[in-house]
Amino acid sequence: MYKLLSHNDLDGVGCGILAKLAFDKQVKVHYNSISGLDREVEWFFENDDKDLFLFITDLSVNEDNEKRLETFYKAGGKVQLIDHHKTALSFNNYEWGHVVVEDDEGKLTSATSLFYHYLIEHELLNPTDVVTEFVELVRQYDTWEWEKNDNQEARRLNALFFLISIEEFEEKMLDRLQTSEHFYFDEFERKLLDMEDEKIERYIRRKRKELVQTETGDYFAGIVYAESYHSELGNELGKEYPHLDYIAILNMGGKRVGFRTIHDHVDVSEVASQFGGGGHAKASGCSLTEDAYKQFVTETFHLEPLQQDAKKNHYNVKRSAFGCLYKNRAGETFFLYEGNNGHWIIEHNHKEIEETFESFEEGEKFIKRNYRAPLVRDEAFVQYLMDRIKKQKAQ
Ligand SMILES: [Mn+2]
Repeated sequence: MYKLLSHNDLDGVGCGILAKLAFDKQVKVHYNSISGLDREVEWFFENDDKDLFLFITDLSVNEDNEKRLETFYKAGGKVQLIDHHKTALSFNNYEWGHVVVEDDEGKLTSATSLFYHYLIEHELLNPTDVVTEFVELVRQYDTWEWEKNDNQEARRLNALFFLISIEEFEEKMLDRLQTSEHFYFDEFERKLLDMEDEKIERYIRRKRKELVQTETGDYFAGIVYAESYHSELGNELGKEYPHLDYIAILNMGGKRVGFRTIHDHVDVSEVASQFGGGGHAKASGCSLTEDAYKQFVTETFHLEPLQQDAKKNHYNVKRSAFGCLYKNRAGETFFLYEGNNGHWIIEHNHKEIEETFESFEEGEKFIKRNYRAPLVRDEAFVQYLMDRIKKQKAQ
């Protein structure tokens, strides 16, 4: 008999699915949160039959359990820990530990991909195309490689995982991996996933209209209130407003702030660490401390949302050879165009400003950061150009 303790995310459940493929009714699988695993391991030592072969995947144990497992192993117990997190590398010091972050070809691993190789190597599972494809989708999702590869199937596999219960997901996947040649989503799942995608799109469209802009420290940040879809929001809002260094997403119910950036010059783990949080360069978070509350809520709550650029233009478009026009709520106009020397020039209320810009992006950044002006609609742009020509003729 086998027992598998794994993480309760897609990668962790991927391991459970593989275990059931390999061992069928001979395995008991339990999924845990990061903090819940140690209790499960203690339970194993207190209650379970010690002839069980214990697998721990996608998670690692605390120091007490580390010692217990080593004693257990030394006394002839069967245990194998398989993980891919950098923080778990020290478990390689044990014969029962197998932690790999990057494989021989330099590809990032996931617990599911490591466990798959383990099962094949030990001749506990025969590799098939469909399982290999499933394992690769899980790996790409878990390592965020899907984003770089725009692997929508991997993203949708994770979306499906959250739309249905873990039991239902396991059952569906097990059946598919045993009966079909290649991985696929069935018609019902595709419909469900399409609906979910549309729902996210509508949510983001709404949130786009609520974003306020603020200057904090060295950075310009966009602030929005949202409980869900943080990655999608951070990505979309970042692209919509590239003049902002990062997006702060406030989850008031959870009393948390998420930080996301699409830029390489910003490390949002540093921003989060100023408030006692942490994370990665492109995605991080912290608790809504008193300081964070003051900076992101109190000081910005009264601000009006940023106005969006006109979307359906044919003429007043960014980087146009005819220039493009911005106008803010106060009625100030900004005409941005490329001068003869390749520099970009701004006319603020019809008067050329002294500063010039190396690129269109720099010019737009200046306008949006200092004056919060969006791109106007075509009609207003054409009117502006006509007035401009009249004025030039009159001079
Ligand atoms: Mn994982």
